[in-house]
Amino acid sequence: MRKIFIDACFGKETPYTPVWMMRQAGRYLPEYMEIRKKIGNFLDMTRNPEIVAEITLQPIRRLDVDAAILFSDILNLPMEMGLPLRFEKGIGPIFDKKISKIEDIVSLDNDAYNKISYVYEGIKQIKKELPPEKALIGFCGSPWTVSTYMVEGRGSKQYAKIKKMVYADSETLHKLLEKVTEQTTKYLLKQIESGADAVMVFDSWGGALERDKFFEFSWDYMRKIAKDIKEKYSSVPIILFSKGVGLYMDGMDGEFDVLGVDWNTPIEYALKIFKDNYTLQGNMDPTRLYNKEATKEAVEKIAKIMKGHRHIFNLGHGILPDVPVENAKYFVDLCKEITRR
Ligand code: 1CP
Repeated sequence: MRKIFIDACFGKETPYTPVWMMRQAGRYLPEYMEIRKKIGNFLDMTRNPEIVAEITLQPIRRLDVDAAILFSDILNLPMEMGLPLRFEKGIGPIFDKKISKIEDIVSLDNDAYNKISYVYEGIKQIKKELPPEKALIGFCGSPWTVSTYMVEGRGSKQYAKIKKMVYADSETLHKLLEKVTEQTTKYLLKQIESGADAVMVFDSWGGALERDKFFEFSWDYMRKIAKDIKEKYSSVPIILFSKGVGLYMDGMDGEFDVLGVDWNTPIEYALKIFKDNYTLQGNMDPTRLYNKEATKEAVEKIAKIMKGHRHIFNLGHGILPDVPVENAKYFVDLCKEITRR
């Protein structure tokens, strides 16, 4: 059966513009919170294939989005590479063991991607239950974004440690990025072999780099991942998303299919640069979901600009935990309704 989301990734005609939301499997859903309360620990949730499948399917049932995204985290891979991970309330992810020198990189596990069997089992379970017209998106973090956590040890505002490496020890940093890239490529290939219909690379912290450094330390590695996957699986769409780099878009090319556009970047600007060479995904400011009128205003504007062009509706970053579910449903319904052809 044809999947509207996959067709849109390749720029084929669809009955309406498909829609899903970044971070759609998460805390704004009462049914997610119920499971979280029961299990208690976020990482334990990601390590249980039954729970992974259940949470992944929740937004499909509740919102009727066109794609499900695997419930997991970009930090499971570095955790399996040998850095113990914990999530602290009010802080977020913490790696107590950090990467600072070449010996730390050498000791990382080269077989980590094989150890994430709970993700592959989860994907198989999801595909048993996912309606055939819906697509499943597998994902990973970009090597740069994942490495920021591995070097900083936690979320960061200044990125001082990793940016010191950019300017004072780029050789070591490239070694780390190469290692993470290799594991990430194998990880995504196995997600595809387990049943993922598309894959997405999240580069949340690309915007921490100035232009030339962004291409050297982030984009080129994302591009390599996309190329290596395309070589093996040309019919699986690849989505790249970097946050905070709208002004660098004119330098972005590669063998991918969909480019995520964040909410800081006017979508008409992205369209002017890319024309219809890629499908653009995005880009409503997620805080507009607090108000239906504000949501309607943006959806109408984006639909008008993207009419006749390659497009998938989404937010310009993840949905926030206190957004009313009703407003999320309103967004999804409206996107489909006003683009129905
Ligand atoms: O219940 C909870 O409190 C856990 C919250 C949560 C959830 C639901 C975290 C912790 N991760 C996730 C799932 C998740 N993370 C998904 C699942 C699928 C979906 O989109 O619905 C995805 C794709 C991610 C990706 C992710 N994790 C990114 C990249 C995307 C983005 O939003 O920028 C990043 C940076 C992370 C790290 C992370 N995971 C969780 C937290 C609190 C953080 C830190 C974010 C930060 O440093 O600001």
